[in-house]
Amino acid sequence: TPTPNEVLLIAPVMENLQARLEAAFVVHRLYEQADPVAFLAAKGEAFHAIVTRGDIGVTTPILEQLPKLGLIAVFGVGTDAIDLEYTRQRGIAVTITSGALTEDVADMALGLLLATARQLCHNDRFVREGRWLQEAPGLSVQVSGKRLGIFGMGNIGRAIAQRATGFNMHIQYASHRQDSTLPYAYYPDLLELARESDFFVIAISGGKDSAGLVDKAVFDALPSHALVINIARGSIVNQADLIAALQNGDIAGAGLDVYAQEPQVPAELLAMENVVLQPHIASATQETRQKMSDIVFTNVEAFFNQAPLPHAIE
Ligand code: 8YV
Repeated sequence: TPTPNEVLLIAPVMENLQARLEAAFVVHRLYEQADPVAFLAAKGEAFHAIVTRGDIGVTTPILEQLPKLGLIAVFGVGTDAIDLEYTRQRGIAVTITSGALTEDVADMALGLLLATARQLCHNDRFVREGRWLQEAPGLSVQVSGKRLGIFGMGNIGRAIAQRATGFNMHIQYASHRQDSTLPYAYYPDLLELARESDFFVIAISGGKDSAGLVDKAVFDALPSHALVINIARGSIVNQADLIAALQNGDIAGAGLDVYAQEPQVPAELLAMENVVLQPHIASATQETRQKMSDIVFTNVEAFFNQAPLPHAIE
Protein backbone atom coordinates (compact mmCIF):
# COMPACT_ATOMS: atom_id res chain seq x y z
CA THR A 1 0.00 0.00 0.00
CA PRO A 2 1.31 3.50 -0.83
CA THR A 3 2.35 5.68 2.13
CA PRO A 4 -0.22 8.42 2.74
CA ASN A 5 1.57 11.73 2.23
CA GLU A 6 -1.12 14.38 1.91
CA VAL A 7 -0.79 17.50 4.06
CA LEU A 8 -3.55 20.04 4.65
CA LEU A 9 -2.37 23.62 5.09
CA ILE A 10 -4.94 25.59 7.13
CA ALA A 11 -3.38 29.04 6.65
CA PRO A 12 -0.36 30.44 4.79
CA VAL A 13 3.01 29.93 6.48
CA MET A 14 6.49 31.06 5.44
CA GLU A 15 7.07 30.68 1.68
CA ASN A 16 10.11 28.44 2.00
CA LEU A 17 8.32 26.12 4.42
CA GLN A 18 5.47 25.77 1.93
CA ALA A 19 7.98 25.05 -0.81
CA ARG A 20 9.74 22.40 1.30
CA LEU A 21 6.45 20.77 2.22
CA GLU A 22 5.35 20.79 -1.42
CA ALA A 23 8.61 19.17 -2.53
CA ALA A 24 8.24 16.33 -0.02
CA PHE A 25 4.46 15.81 0.27
CA VAL A 26 1.22 16.50 -1.52
CA VAL A 27 -0.01 19.80 -0.05
CA HIS A 28 -3.56 21.13 -0.24
CA ARG A 29 -4.37 24.66 0.86
CA LEU A 30 -7.67 24.87 2.70
CA TYR A 31 -7.65 28.68 2.61
CA GLU A 32 -7.62 28.63 -1.21
CA GLN A 33 -10.68 26.39 -1.56
CA ALA A 34 -13.73 28.18 -2.93
CA ASP A 35 -15.95 25.90 -0.84
CA PRO A 36 -13.91 24.57 2.11
CA VAL A 37 -16.84 22.59 3.53
CA ALA A 38 -17.42 20.71 0.27
CA PHE A 39 -13.68 20.24 -0.15
CA LEU A 40 -13.36 18.65 3.31
CA ALA A 41 -16.43 16.48 2.74
CA ALA A 42 -14.92 15.14 -0.49
CA LYS A 43 -11.27 14.98 0.51
CA GLY A 44 -11.11 14.96 4.34
CA GLU A 45 -10.32 11.21 4.55
CA ALA A 46 -7.02 11.77 2.73
CA PHE A 47 -5.33 13.90 5.36
CA HIS A 48 -3.13 12.44 8.06
CA ALA A 49 -1.33 15.69 8.88
CA ILE A 50 -2.18 19.37 8.96
CA VAL A 51 0.03 22.43 9.28
CA THR A 52 -1.33 25.62 10.83
CA ARG A 53 -0.23 28.75 12.68
CA GLY A 54 -0.33 29.48 16.40
CA ASP A 55 -2.60 32.47 15.97
CA ILE A 56 -5.01 30.59 13.67
CA GLY A 57 -5.04 27.04 15.06
CA VAL A 58 -7.80 24.84 13.69
CA THR A 59 -11.47 24.58 14.55
CA THR A 60 -13.04 21.39 15.87
CA PRO A 61 -15.60 21.27 13.00
CA ILE A 62 -12.64 21.03 10.60
CA LEU A 63 -11.00 18.31 12.71
CA GLU A 64 -14.28 16.38 12.67
CA GLN A 65 -14.01 16.21 8.88
CA LEU A 66 -10.52 14.66 9.09
CA PRO A 67 -11.11 11.13 10.42
CA LYS A 68 -7.57 9.89 9.69
CA LEU A 69 -5.75 12.86 11.19
CA GLY A 70 -2.68 12.02 13.30
CA LEU A 71 -0.71 15.27 13.45
CA ILE A 72 -1.28 19.00 13.85
CA ALA A 73 2.05 20.77 13.30
CA VAL A 74 1.79 24.34 14.62
CA PHE A 75 3.96 27.13 13.23
CA GLY A 76 4.16 28.90 16.60
CA VAL A 77 3.92 28.02 20.31
CA GLY A 78 0.33 29.00 21.10
CA THR A 79 -2.21 26.16 21.18
CA ASP A 80 -5.10 28.33 22.37
CA ALA A 81 -6.84 28.08 18.99
CA ILE A 82 -6.95 24.26 19.17
CA ASP A 83 -9.23 22.21 21.44
CA LEU A 84 -6.56 20.06 23.10
CA GLU A 85 -9.10 18.00 25.03
CA TYR A 86 -10.58 16.96 21.71
CA THR A 87 -7.21 16.20 20.07
CA ARG A 88 -6.12 14.15 23.13
CA GLN A 89 -9.35 12.18 23.01
CA ARG A 90 -8.75 11.35 19.36
CA GLY A 91 -5.03 10.69 19.85
CA ILE A 92 -4.02 13.45 17.43
CA ALA A 93 -0.45 14.61 18.16
CA VAL A 94 0.25 18.35 18.32
CA THR A 95 3.73 19.81 17.78
CA ILE A 96 4.80 23.41 18.45
CA THR A 97 7.93 25.41 17.67
CA SER A 98 9.06 25.38 21.30
CA GLY A 99 12.26 27.21 22.13
CA ALA A 100 12.57 28.94 18.76
CA LEU A 101 10.83 32.21 19.51
CA THR A 102 11.38 32.91 23.23
CA GLU A 103 14.18 35.42 22.75
CA ASP A 104 12.45 37.41 20.01
CA VAL A 105 9.20 37.71 21.91
CA ALA A 106 11.07 38.86 25.03
CA ASP A 107 13.00 41.37 22.91
CA MET A 108 9.69 42.70 21.58
CA ALA A 109 8.33 43.08 25.12
CA LEU A 110 11.31 45.25 26.05
CA GLY A 111 11.09 47.07 22.71
CA LEU A 112 7.44 47.91 23.30
CA LEU A 113 8.19 48.97 26.86
CA LEU A 114 10.98 51.30 25.75
CA ALA A 115 8.94 52.60 22.81
CA THR A 116 5.93 53.33 25.01
CA ALA A 117 7.79 54.85 27.98
CA ARG A 118 10.27 56.85 25.90
CA GLN A 119 7.61 57.75 23.31
CA LEU A 120 9.74 56.57 20.40
CA CYS A 121 6.93 56.33 17.85
CA HIS A 122 5.33 59.58 18.97
CA ASN A 123 8.65 61.40 18.66
CA ASP A 124 9.42 59.78 15.32
CA ARG A 125 6.17 61.33 14.07
CA PHE A 126 7.18 64.61 15.76
CA VAL A 127 10.38 64.74 13.70
CA ARG A 128 8.88 63.52 10.41
CA GLU A 129 5.97 65.96 10.56
CA GLY A 130 8.35 68.91 10.97
CA ARG A 131 6.99 69.79 14.40
CA TRP A 132 10.53 69.91 15.88
CA LEU A 133 11.09 73.05 13.82
CA GLN A 134 8.26 74.75 15.68
CA GLU A 135 8.33 73.40 19.23
CA ALA A 136 10.41 71.52 21.80
CA PRO A 137 9.77 67.80 22.32
CA GLY A 138 8.01 66.78 25.53
CA LEU A 139 9.41 64.76 28.41
CA SER A 140 8.98 60.99 28.59
CA VAL A 141 9.17 58.37 31.37
CA GLN A 142 12.29 56.66 32.74
CA VAL A 143 12.52 52.90 32.29
CA SER A 144 15.62 51.94 34.31
CA GLY A 145 15.12 51.14 37.96
CA LYS A 146 11.32 50.85 37.81
CA ARG A 147 9.03 48.12 39.18
CA LEU A 148 8.21 45.57 36.49
CA GLY A 149 5.24 43.27 37.04
CA ILE A 150 5.27 40.21 34.80
CA PHE A 151 2.07 38.21 34.51
CA GLY A 152 3.19 34.71 33.50
CA MET A 153 6.60 33.17 34.29
CA GLY A 154 7.08 30.61 31.53
CA ASN A 155 10.01 30.67 29.14
CA ILE A 156 9.02 34.04 27.71
CA GLY A 157 8.35 35.63 31.13
CA ARG A 158 11.79 34.49 32.31
CA ALA A 159 13.49 35.87 29.21
CA ILE A 160 11.75 39.22 29.80
CA ALA A 161 12.88 39.22 33.45
CA GLN A 162 16.44 38.40 32.42
CA ARG A 163 16.50 41.41 30.09
CA ALA A 164 14.87 43.69 32.67
CA THR A 165 17.66 42.81 35.10
CA GLY A 166 19.99 44.74 32.79
CA PHE A 167 17.79 47.81 33.33
CA ASN A 168 18.08 47.43 37.13
CA MET A 169 14.34 46.92 37.38
CA HIS A 170 12.60 45.50 40.44
CA ILE A 171 11.12 42.35 39.00
CA GLN A 172 8.01 40.73 40.43
CA TYR A 173 5.52 38.30 38.96
CA ALA A 174 2.18 36.56 39.20
CA SER A 175 1.80 33.06 37.81
CA HIS A 176 -0.26 29.95 38.40
CA ARG A 177 2.49 28.84 40.76
CA GLN A 178 5.58 30.20 42.43
CA ASP A 179 8.99 29.08 41.23
CA SER A 180 11.18 29.39 44.33
CA THR A 181 14.36 29.04 42.27
CA LEU A 182 13.68 32.51 40.81
CA PRO A 183 15.04 35.58 42.61
CA TYR A 184 11.88 37.63 41.86
CA ALA A 185 9.04 38.56 44.21
CA TYR A 186 6.01 36.32 43.72
CA TYR A 187 2.46 37.65 44.07
CA PRO A 188 -0.25 35.02 44.39
CA ASP A 189 -2.79 37.81 43.82
CA LEU A 190 -2.79 39.50 40.40
CA LEU A 191 -4.35 42.69 41.80
CA GLU A 192 -1.58 42.95 44.41
CA LEU A 193 1.00 42.67 41.65
CA ALA A 194 -0.83 45.33 39.62
CA ARG A 195 -0.85 47.76 42.60
CA GLU A 196 2.93 47.47 42.88
CA SER A 197 3.82 47.75 39.16
CA ASP A 198 5.02 50.76 37.18
CA PHE A 199 5.10 48.54 34.11
CA PHE A 200 2.87 45.52 33.66
CA VAL A 201 3.82 42.94 31.03
CA ILE A 202 1.46 40.15 29.99
CA ALA A 203 3.28 36.90 29.18
CA ILE A 204 0.89 34.08 30.07
CA SER A 205 -0.53 31.61 27.55
CA GLY A 206 -3.81 32.33 25.84
CA GLY A 207 -6.79 30.02 26.02
CA LYS A 208 -9.97 29.67 27.98
CA ASP A 209 -8.23 29.62 31.38
CA SER A 210 -6.70 33.05 30.85
CA ALA A 211 -9.45 34.72 28.82
CA GLY A 212 -10.29 38.20 30.11
CA LEU A 213 -8.08 37.93 33.23
CA VAL A 214 -6.66 41.41 32.64
CA ASP A 215 -9.81 43.48 33.05
CA LYS A 216 -11.13 46.64 34.73
CA ALA A 217 -10.16 45.37 38.19
CA VAL A 218 -6.53 45.07 37.09
CA PHE A 219 -6.54 48.47 35.34
CA ASP A 220 -8.07 50.05 38.49
CA ALA A 221 -5.40 48.40 40.65
CA LEU A 222 -2.52 49.61 38.46
CA PRO A 223 -1.10 53.05 39.33
CA SER A 224 -2.33 55.76 36.94
CA HIS A 225 1.23 56.16 35.63
CA ALA A 226 1.44 52.44 34.71
CA LEU A 227 2.17 51.19 31.20
CA VAL A 228 0.71 47.88 30.02
CA ILE A 229 2.56 45.69 27.51
CA ASN A 230 0.98 42.65 25.80
CA ILE A 231 3.04 40.26 23.68
CA ALA A 232 0.96 37.18 24.60
CA ARG A 233 -2.62 36.98 23.33
CA GLY A 234 -5.33 39.58 22.86
CA SER A 235 -7.84 37.24 24.51
CA ILE A 236 -6.14 37.67 27.93
CA VAL A 237 -7.16 41.34 28.00
CA ASN A 238 -10.68 42.66 28.11
CA GLN A 239 -10.08 45.07 25.23
CA ALA A 240 -13.07 47.31 25.99
CA ASP A 241 -11.80 47.68 29.58
CA LEU A 242 -8.32 48.49 28.28
CA ILE A 243 -9.67 51.23 26.02
CA ALA A 244 -11.77 52.66 28.85
CA ALA A 245 -8.77 52.61 31.22
CA LEU A 246 -6.66 54.50 28.67
CA GLN A 247 -9.46 56.98 27.98
CA ASN A 248 -10.09 57.60 31.70
CA GLY A 249 -6.43 57.92 32.58
CA ASP A 250 -6.53 54.85 34.85
CA ILE A 251 -3.29 53.82 33.12
CA ALA A 252 -0.84 56.00 31.18
CA GLY A 253 -0.21 53.99 28.03
CA ALA A 254 0.07 50.61 26.35
CA GLY A 255 2.36 48.74 23.98
CA LEU A 256 0.53 46.01 22.10
CA ASP A 257 1.50 43.28 19.65
CA VAL A 258 -1.75 41.32 20.00
CA TYR A 259 -5.46 42.15 19.92
CA ALA A 260 -8.87 40.64 20.56
CA GLN A 261 -9.74 40.20 16.87
CA GLU A 262 -6.69 40.36 14.67
CA PRO A 263 -6.12 42.05 12.31
CA GLN A 264 -8.82 44.43 13.56
CA VAL A 265 -7.49 47.19 15.81
CA PRO A 266 -10.17 49.42 17.38
CA ALA A 267 -10.26 53.03 16.14
CA GLU A 268 -9.95 54.24 19.74
CA LEU A 269 -6.50 52.64 20.02
CA LEU A 270 -5.43 53.93 16.61
CA ALA A 271 -6.23 57.45 17.76
CA MET A 272 -4.12 57.36 20.95
CA GLU A 273 -0.61 58.88 20.93
CA ASN A 274 0.33 57.04 24.15
CA VAL A 275 -0.25 53.61 22.61
CA VAL A 276 2.34 51.77 20.50
CA LEU A 277 0.86 49.22 18.10
CA GLN A 278 2.53 46.29 16.36
CA PRO A 279 0.88 43.78 13.96
CA HIS A 280 1.53 40.51 15.90
CA ILE A 281 5.17 40.30 14.84
CA ALA A 282 7.06 39.52 18.06
CA SER A 283 8.42 36.27 16.59
CA ALA A 284 8.75 37.63 13.06
CA THR A 285 12.50 37.91 12.56
CA GLN A 286 14.16 36.14 9.63
CA GLU A 287 16.24 34.02 11.99
CA THR A 288 13.39 32.86 14.20
CA ARG A 289 10.90 32.30 11.40
CA GLN A 290 13.52 30.13 9.68
CA LYS A 291 13.95 28.07 12.87
CA MET A 292 10.18 27.77 13.18
CA SER A 293 9.93 26.57 9.58
CA ASP A 294 12.64 23.96 10.15
CA ILE A 295 10.90 22.67 13.28
CA VAL A 296 7.53 22.34 11.52
CA PHE A 297 9.12 20.51 8.59
CA THR A 298 11.12 18.18 10.85
CA ASN A 299 7.99 17.16 12.73
CA VAL A 300 5.88 16.55 9.62
CA GLU A 301 8.70 14.49 8.16
CA ALA A 302 9.12 12.49 11.39
CA PHE A 303 5.38 11.85 11.45
CA PHE A 304 5.29 10.40 7.93
CA ASN A 305 8.42 8.36 8.73
CA GLN A 306 6.62 7.03 11.81
CA ALA A 307 9.50 8.35 13.93
CA PRO A 308 9.13 10.02 17.36
CA LEU A 309 7.95 13.64 17.09
CA PRO A 310 10.70 15.93 18.45
CA HIS A 311 8.37 18.78 19.40
CA ALA A 312 5.16 17.06 20.50
CA ILE A 313 3.31 18.54 23.47
CA GLU A 314 2.01 16.20 26.13
C1 8YV B 1 3.16 33.60 15.39
C2 8YV B 1 2.33 33.09 17.77
O1 8YV B 1 2.96 34.92 15.01
O2 8YV B 1 3.74 31.37 18.51
C3 8YV B 1 2.62 31.81 18.48
O3 8YV B 1 1.68 31.26 19.06
O4 8YV B 1 1.33 33.68 17.94
C4 8YV B 1 3.36 33.65 16.85
O5 8YV B 1 4.64 33.19 17.06
C5 8YV B 1 2.14 32.74 14.73
O6 8YV B 1 2.02 31.48 15.22
C6 8YV B 1 2.44 32.66 13.24
O7 8YV B 1 1.57 33.37 12.57
